[in-house]
Amino acid sequence: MKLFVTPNSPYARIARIAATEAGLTERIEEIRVVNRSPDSPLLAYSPVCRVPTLVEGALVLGESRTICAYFDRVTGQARCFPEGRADDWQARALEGLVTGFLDGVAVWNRELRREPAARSAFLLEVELRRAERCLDRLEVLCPAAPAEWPWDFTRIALAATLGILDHGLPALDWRQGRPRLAAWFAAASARPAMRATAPERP
Ligand SMILES: N[C@@H](CCC(=O)N[C@@H](CS)C(=O)NCC(=O)O)C(=O)O
Repeated sequence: MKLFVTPNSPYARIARIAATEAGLTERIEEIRVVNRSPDSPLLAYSPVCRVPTLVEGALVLGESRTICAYFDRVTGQARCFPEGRADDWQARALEGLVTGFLDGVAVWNRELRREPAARSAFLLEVELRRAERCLDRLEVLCPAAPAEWPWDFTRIALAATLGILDHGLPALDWRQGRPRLAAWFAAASARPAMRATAPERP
């Protein structure tokens, strides 16, 4: 399998963490690309050309969630999507909260990478408020004991999102007033798969 990634994409990190946790790294060739490059080798496989993209033979899978589901299928182990998840609507609601949070943070982070004069102050404000609301809700939902949350797609996506906050938006002191989430993220960050996929300093 080929897995197209960039080192700092939180979406690609979800797939990289899931692959590591599933013990699939030996079977995966990780290929680093540069987003939006006209020479990207990923263009040979995907017109969408986003990371992560997983290629296995004629199968070209985009979307971190789909790729994680594929890893569950390949290994025969329901790590990312535990049995019964499809009908567990509270769990699916939490997944939606986390992926919405991630999407907002990704927009915010992308906007901040633009030249200062080109940034939209409106967009930055909207995404700051969205992130703060999501963080506050997640603090309420987070268990006091970090181990009570399973390490599934939702939590992997949450860890990747908090990781990109630390990496790309360090001015936001998101841990302040959110001790449960901070403790959960500290525990999650100690996992070998998290350490192996940490965003790189520019
Ligand atoms: N919903 C997708 C989002 C993937 C995505 O937006 N990836 C970004 C990197 S963080 C990307 O490849 N951007 C390149 C582009 O937009 O051309 C997923 O879950 O995988």
